[in-house]
Amino acid sequence: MFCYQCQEAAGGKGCQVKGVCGKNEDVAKLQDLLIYTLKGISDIVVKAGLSAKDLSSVNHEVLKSLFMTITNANFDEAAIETEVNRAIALRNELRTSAAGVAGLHDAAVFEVSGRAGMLLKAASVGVLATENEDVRSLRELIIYGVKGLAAYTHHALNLGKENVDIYDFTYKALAATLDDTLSADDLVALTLKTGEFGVAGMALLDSANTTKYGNPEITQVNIGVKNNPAILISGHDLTDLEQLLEQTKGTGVDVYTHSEMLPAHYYPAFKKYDNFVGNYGNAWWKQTEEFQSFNGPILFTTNCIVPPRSEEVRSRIFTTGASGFPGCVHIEADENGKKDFSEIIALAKTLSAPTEIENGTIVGGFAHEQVFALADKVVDAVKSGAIKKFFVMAGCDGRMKSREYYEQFAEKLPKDTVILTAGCAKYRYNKLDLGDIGGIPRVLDAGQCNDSYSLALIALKLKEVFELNDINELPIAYNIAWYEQKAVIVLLALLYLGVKNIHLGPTLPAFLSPNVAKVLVETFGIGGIGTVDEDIKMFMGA
Ligand code: SF4
Ligand code: SF3
Repeated sequence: MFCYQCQEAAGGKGCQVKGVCGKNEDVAKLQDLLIYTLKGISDIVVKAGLSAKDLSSVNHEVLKSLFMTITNANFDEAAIETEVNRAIALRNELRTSAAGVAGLHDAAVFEVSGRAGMLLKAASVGVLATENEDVRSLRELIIYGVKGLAAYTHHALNLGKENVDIYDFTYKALAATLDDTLSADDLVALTLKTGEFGVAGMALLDSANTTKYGNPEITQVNIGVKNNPAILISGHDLTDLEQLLEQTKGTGVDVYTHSEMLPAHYYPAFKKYDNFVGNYGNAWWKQTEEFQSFNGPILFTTNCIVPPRSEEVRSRIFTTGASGFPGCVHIEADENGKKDFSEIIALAKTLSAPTEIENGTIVGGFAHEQVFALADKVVDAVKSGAIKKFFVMAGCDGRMKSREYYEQFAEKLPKDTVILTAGCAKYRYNKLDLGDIGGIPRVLDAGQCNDSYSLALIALKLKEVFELNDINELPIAYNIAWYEQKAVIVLLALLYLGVKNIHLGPTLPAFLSPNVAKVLVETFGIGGIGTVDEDIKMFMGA
């Protein structure tokens, strides 16, 4: 196996024996073959001139397959094998309907038989099959961006919202990664195009979420516990949460959010559920201890799963959607998207209430509409000098010790600065008492990683209010923490919007070859991180 798609790639280079995330060799290879099959589907779509608007079920399967390969989403070999078979069957149907198209790539025509055949084929079609390291780097950058885009588009689809242009682009981008005639410049252009669709994907999801659940508003979220048995819901999918809340209503079972599900509390639509009582714990990587003390069942709607250490915890974990873990019950939707969570609720009733690990509240809900409602206050604070600078510190959290940088950075920032955050990166500083500036909290949490879109809208709004020509003239610095592929699409979206001088940490992606990294540095001013003190000095222009 070879995988270098996330920030924790072994040795900063790539995982070759087993993933640092816990992904085993077979899962890694089956995921490689799944991606290869999706490239084959895309090759047919592009070469036959098919349009996504006519490919409904293929579009949806491609989204789900891409999502299943995102870091920490699915560790279940059997589920991925089934998905490979499904993708091959769809690919073959597509090829039959596009009969007569010449020059198809091997990805569009290969056949395998059984798991052993799949693993054999996978060994020759993974990341390292592209020999030139710069081409490989650009191809993978595009693929990881497309994976992140698929995740966001999949959530929107679950809410009944689609944008077929995104699907058309996904086919085009995946097919391009098979095309040996494309130059590095072509691939750089396609990378930026991926960012353009990243903006479209996040806008689609934002509109899907806010149309259905209302605009996030300032909310105090309880981080303590009550005495009822409870279910913990993690991941990013709000429709799953809605269905769980509907089904637990009046059962005496409470629902808590974990990690990236925290921002669900900010939506007006979920406030009517009395049993939606708070957030338990922190970012994904702390789940090993936190699931132990939660005592009740846990439902994963998406990433990030950490392989459970004990059979007891594993028996309480359920997955749904693109997520999966061997030995855990997976709950499928029926043809109308409805999911039956009764088994989880029944289990919860037999288990103890959560053990308290902290108490108090945290505040969030600063997505675009809420911040626009405060715009006058914010603009006045900037004009009076009460706010000197905003720091976008969106993105992901992770296990590496070097991420302590972000907590220290937040703590040491001058008191006349405000942090704009989204994604699970926030857990490094959302429980620190950083105070407020004239009633504006110094940490403004917009929501999940996809709500980085809100941060871009806020920047564009400030640019308009201050009548600037360039988003980079704003007093906003970008110090982003990344981990998985959704952060890649957020980064590409920001680059597409023209944001320069983004700092990315705790380490730069292993998948950037020195030459590709050089292009990003020279064209966009991308940088890594240094020490907290030096970086603050640099950002504050001292
Ligand atoms: Fe390694 Fe990250 Fe790939 Fe897991 S997802 S195998 S940790 S690079
Ligand atoms: Fe976190 Fe996995 Fe990326 Fe959605 S939950 S931000 S890492």
